[in-house]
Amino acid sequence: MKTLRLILGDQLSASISSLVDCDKENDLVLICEVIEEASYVKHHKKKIAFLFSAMRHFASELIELGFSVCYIKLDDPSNTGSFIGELTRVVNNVEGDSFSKIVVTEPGEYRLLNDFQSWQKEFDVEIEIRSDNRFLSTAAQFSDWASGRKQLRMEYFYRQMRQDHNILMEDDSPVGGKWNYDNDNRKSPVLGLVIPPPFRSNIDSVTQEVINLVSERFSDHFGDVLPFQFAVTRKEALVALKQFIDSRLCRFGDYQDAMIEGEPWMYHSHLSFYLNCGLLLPIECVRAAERAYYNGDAPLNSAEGFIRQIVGWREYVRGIYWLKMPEYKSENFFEAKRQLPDFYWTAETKMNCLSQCVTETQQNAYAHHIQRLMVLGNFALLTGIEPNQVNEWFLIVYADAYEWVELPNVTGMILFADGGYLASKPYASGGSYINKMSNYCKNCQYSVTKKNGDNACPFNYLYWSFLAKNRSRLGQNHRLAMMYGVYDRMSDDKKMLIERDSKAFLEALK
Ligand code: FAD
Ligand code: DLZ
Ligand code: SF4
Repeated sequence: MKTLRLILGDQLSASISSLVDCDKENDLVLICEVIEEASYVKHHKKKIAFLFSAMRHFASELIELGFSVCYIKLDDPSNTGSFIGELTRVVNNVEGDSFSKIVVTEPGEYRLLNDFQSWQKEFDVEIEIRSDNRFLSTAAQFSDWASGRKQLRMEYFYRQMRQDHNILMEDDSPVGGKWNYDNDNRKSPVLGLVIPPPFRSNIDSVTQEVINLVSERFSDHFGDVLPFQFAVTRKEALVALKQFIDSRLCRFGDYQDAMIEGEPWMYHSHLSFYLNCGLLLPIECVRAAERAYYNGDAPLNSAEGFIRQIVGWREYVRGIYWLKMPEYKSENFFEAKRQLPDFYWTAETKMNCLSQCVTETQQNAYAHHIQRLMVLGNFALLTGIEPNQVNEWFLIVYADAYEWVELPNVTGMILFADGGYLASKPYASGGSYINKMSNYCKNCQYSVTKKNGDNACPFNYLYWSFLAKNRSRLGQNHRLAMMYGVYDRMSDDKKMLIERDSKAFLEALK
């Protein structure tokens, strides 16, 4: 009796559920680079290079651990280009006893789960889809927590997770007396901050081969493959984690929302790539931050803030994804229809904040949270870009993007396209917030202090125009009552200028 075990590109953990009972003598592990996955959206070049290199290294590690591995490279002439094609090839070509079962851990995207569920009719052998054991909560636990609640809020889910997993707890109370130290975490960037460099790997022969492949086969995809500096093995990812804990966690909280021109990495962890493809496990990152706090190496606002992102936001958005799919993908609360402007691909815009964030995305396949939320996302919300196009862009351009995490962040968090299921109000803002949290406005052709007229910051009038236009949808939201009050006290002339400038800006937007 032997089992075929399929491992996907974002399942690179030796402890994953599909491998737990692997019989190394008999079973075969299949890992394959398939064009269907590399091109169902035109992923950033660096994202493909990162995953292929990490997949190849992971296969070698499994072989060293005594597993039998069949690794299919993208340019293998027999490669059929799809998971089902590769499974069929292996099942049909097996020497000796045939497989009695195919085992796979559930994928991170609904479209693939649908495919997996349909495979049974293609094969005579049983296909077992196991739940993903790398998260702290399961889809079923999240659904239980959510059931009967009128509104879901991350904060309450997060508290539950802290208690369930005994994270930063003193008996039944949160360490320090508060669950959340976010109010301490909005410091503006100050001059002279010395930001430690991010983790940089050396390009070995495996990564070099993959870089060559990507440069040749995916030359029309967005983004730069070089310089390449991501960790591609678990060992390297653990070094990246240690480097973050030792050198950046202490200021993570203070400068979590800060943006500085030419400083794409700030005090963030840059661990999402590794967490999402399995090189790191969430609980080990959480425990490392918790230890740093107890050892006196990181303040509570930083450790708690970092831990909240992982056990709170990350688990919460995944819960929402599986609870609300497939309908979640077609949500469009504001009936937004606008085409994605070209500058999301070219960075060619006079708006310096957007130009900086797109350029860094092009170079690094990374932007930190507040760039994604308050610059790139805020613009998409205020200008009414069609949600599917925004979702596709975010899925393409970031090396940490898989639909389970990208879609709720885009549809729920930035676009409020779910009407307030994930967030209690739209994360909309004018230019003053970007100016407070960054130095982008200093080098911008627009003036952030000007509210109307030719060189006024477009975020300023677009913000009010967005609120005015969507009053029927947002007017009852008590968290926006103050802003609607401010709008109502504006003179008719002022309101007319807002509409005039917004109309002219949107008509010129290509
Ligand atoms: P840090 O700031 O160091 O945070 C630590 C960890 O917390 C991250 O590595 C990540 O695993 C987790 N985390 C933080 N915020 C979130 C969140 N909102 N949702 C889920 N996990 C979170 N994250 C992705 O992993 N993949 C995506 O495709 C993705 N798309 C996003 C799209 C938009 C529009 C927005 C606003 C956010 C998105 N995020 C996504 C969340 C967040 O921006 C990234 O996780 C973060 O920027 C990754 O960088 P980091 O590892 O340096 O994070
Ligand atoms: C993103 C990606 C890419 C680019 N290529 C592959 C691949 O060739 N083989 C593979 O197994 N996985 C790949 N992936 C990751 C999958 O798209 C990912 O497993 C699904 O989106 C589910 O999260
Ligand atoms: Fe962005 Fe406006 Fe500041 Fe320019 S002035 S950088 S457009 S917020």
